[in-house]
Amino acid sequence: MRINEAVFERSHPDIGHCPVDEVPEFAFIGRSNVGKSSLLNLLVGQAGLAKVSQTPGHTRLINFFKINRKWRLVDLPGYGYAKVARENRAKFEQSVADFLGLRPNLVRIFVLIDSRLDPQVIDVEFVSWLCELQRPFALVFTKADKLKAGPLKRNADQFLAAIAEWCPEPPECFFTSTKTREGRSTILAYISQQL
Ligand SMILES: Nc1nc2c(ncn2[C@@H]2O[C@H](COP(=O)(O)OP(=O)(O)OP(=O)(O)O)[C@@H](O)[C@H]2O)c(=O)[nH]1
Ligand SMILES: [Mg+2]
Repeated sequence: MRINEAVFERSHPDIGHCPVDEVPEFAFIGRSNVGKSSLLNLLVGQAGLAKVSQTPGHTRLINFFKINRKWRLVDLPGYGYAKVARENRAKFEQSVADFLGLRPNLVRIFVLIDSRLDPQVIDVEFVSWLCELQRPFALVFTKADKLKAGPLKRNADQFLAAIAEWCPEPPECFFTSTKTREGRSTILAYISQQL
């Protein structure tokens, strides 16, 4: 799929403020700093469209990007960032949970996992929650440039084993790198199939 146009539409604090329409949406979720905003930029081919930061907890709102005037990518705040004030944190975690659980036009949720790490409890819990809700999701193992093929596959296999109890059908998996552009065309083809 070619991306002819990618524009930032708006940020919204919660699902109640999001536009009500039937535009198909694909959202990025995962731990703070896992590379959600970077992946969005990689897919659309614009380095600065979604704000990237070395400081975790950067993305705070539900950010909508309209692609080719037909569908949306949604950049969400990360989970698991301890330094955000507790009250605020509860608020945006609830807004993310509402969005992922209730948004009717959400076609697919991409759950981003840091490919360098062993399965993390917070990621396993998050994915088991999505499985329980029966929301459609795929896994994206990010920062694949940081590991060799062997350890990369081992970490992904371990993650799939850790979620198997809740997700009897293994989800679709992708590997991405903003450095080598790995995964870009595969994910765009996958999105294209579902439009
Ligand atoms: N080496 C490498 N670094 C990456 C990759 N993707 C993201 N990063 C780096 O990881 C850091 C966090 O990236 P972001 O895209 O801001 O992460 P995020 O998940 O949107 O973070 P929050 O908005 O804070 O939840 C930045 O320093 C990126 O440059 C990748 O594929 N490879
Ligand atoms: Mg971000």
